[in-house]
Amino acid sequence: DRELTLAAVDLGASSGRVMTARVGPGRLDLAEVHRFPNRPVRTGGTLSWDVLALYAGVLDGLRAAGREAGSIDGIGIDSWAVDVGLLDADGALLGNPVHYRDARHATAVPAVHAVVPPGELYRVNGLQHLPFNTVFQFAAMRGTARFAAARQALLVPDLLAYWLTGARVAEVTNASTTGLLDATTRQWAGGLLDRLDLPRDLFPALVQPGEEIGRLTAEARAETGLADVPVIAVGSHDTASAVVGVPAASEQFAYVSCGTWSLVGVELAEPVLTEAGRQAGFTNELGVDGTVRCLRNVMGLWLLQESLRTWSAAGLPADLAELLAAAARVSAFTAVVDPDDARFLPPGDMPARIAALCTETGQTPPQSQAETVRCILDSLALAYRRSIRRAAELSGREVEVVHLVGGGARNELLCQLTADACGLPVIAGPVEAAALGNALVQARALGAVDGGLAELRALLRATQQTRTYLPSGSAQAWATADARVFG
Ligand code: ADP
Ligand code: LRH
Repeated sequence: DRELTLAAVDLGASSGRVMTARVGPGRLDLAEVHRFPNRPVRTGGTLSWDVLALYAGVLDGLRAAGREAGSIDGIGIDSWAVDVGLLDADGALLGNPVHYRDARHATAVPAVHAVVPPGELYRVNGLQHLPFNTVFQFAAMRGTARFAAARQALLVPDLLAYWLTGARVAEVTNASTTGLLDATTRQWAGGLLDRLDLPRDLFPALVQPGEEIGRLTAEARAETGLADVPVIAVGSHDTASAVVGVPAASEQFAYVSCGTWSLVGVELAEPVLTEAGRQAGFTNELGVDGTVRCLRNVMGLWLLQESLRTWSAAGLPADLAELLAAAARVSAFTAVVDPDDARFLPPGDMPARIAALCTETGQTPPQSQAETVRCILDSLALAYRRSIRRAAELSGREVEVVHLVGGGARNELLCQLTADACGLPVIAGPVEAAALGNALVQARALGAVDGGLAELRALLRATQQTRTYLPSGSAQAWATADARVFG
């Protein structure tokens, strides 16, 4: 039996972390070695990621991992999707990757749809229309000096892997979020690239999770104190890794990958590219081992994070645990909104936007911070209910249990409301599903464990803590709220 120590780098929209995992048959121990904030920066009217600060956090984390574990056998990187760094002809980064919440992307949507109508785009790429999908970001960049100088585009995890190894690749699960990958052939959609006038060589060769991307360069070895360690492609889209990290016991499950976003759906063998899927706002992103993640992006805990940020800036109480306890005492359905209203996407005063939407929909807006928090959680649970039902209808997949993973699994009120809204048991945890999925794919590639997703999940079930919430309360109340909000 071979046990390995793997470093899993997981960059979320709210924080980055480097974890070590000790993995072997019957063993999966995860430890956090470094966590650092991920704080976007606005300059000259553009919202960007501070990607060098993130890379510095990764290097610090890898150094700490090596120090704590003695030695590291592999490194895997996952992060949020869609955003890219552009490289010039020398391979140098052309400015910071623009944040998906930057307002500019949406302005380019009509230009893309004029060339490839939305229905046709969906039949090729299978993606939910989100105004920040990379395909729209490229259209927004057109005409800029940066774009003119660009010779290659790397998604964020691929950019970090390039700096660590010198190799330029496009890991396929994350590539599937760009809108430029063909959901059926699982290759770059050459025809789409040509029609949108995007040079084909902007996009590097695809790699699959489990392939070696390269080994640490001399520079990266010096920066981290590590040896000649391989960087292994994992599900580099954080949601792909999180779905690997769902401890499901059968195929009859839905998941809520619950962090800044809530990604709500089912795991399938083939994409659902029907007009009904498009109308329902469903996406078909690629998963590990050739699976498809048929899901909807629900605005997620962003609503809560931005509310806390707004309150804290105004000098109001902003302790999450206290606000959640207060929200649990507020009665249900005081006010409910569609959390996916496009106005919630950009940073800014979230409580005010929620109140405005309540007024617009003929409801009394929340009268306290606790009522605002309760409105957010009721509204999220309602959106999960709706998305899980739609996913089951669209795919024909029976759903018997909901797995809720990510930071939101720590939110007991949200977990219980999700069980109540869906009328299904919710199994909450692991919190660090993405890092676990990342480490498991590396472990398998390097020979520490075998099998498919079912075997990897059996190892999760045997080693990771979860908590089960059973549905309670009135199912009718949720059905009524659903009809009220979504009509
Ligand atoms: P991301 O990967 O998008 O950065 P995470 O999966 O780390 O997000 O989840 C972050 C969210 O988890 C926070 O916004 C917060 O709402 C929730 N969370 C984290 N810790 C707790 C906690 N102790 N209690 C309740 N919620 C929590
Ligand atoms: C979650 C996530 C999600 C994407 C969004 C941009 O972190 O990767 O799956 O849609 O960020």
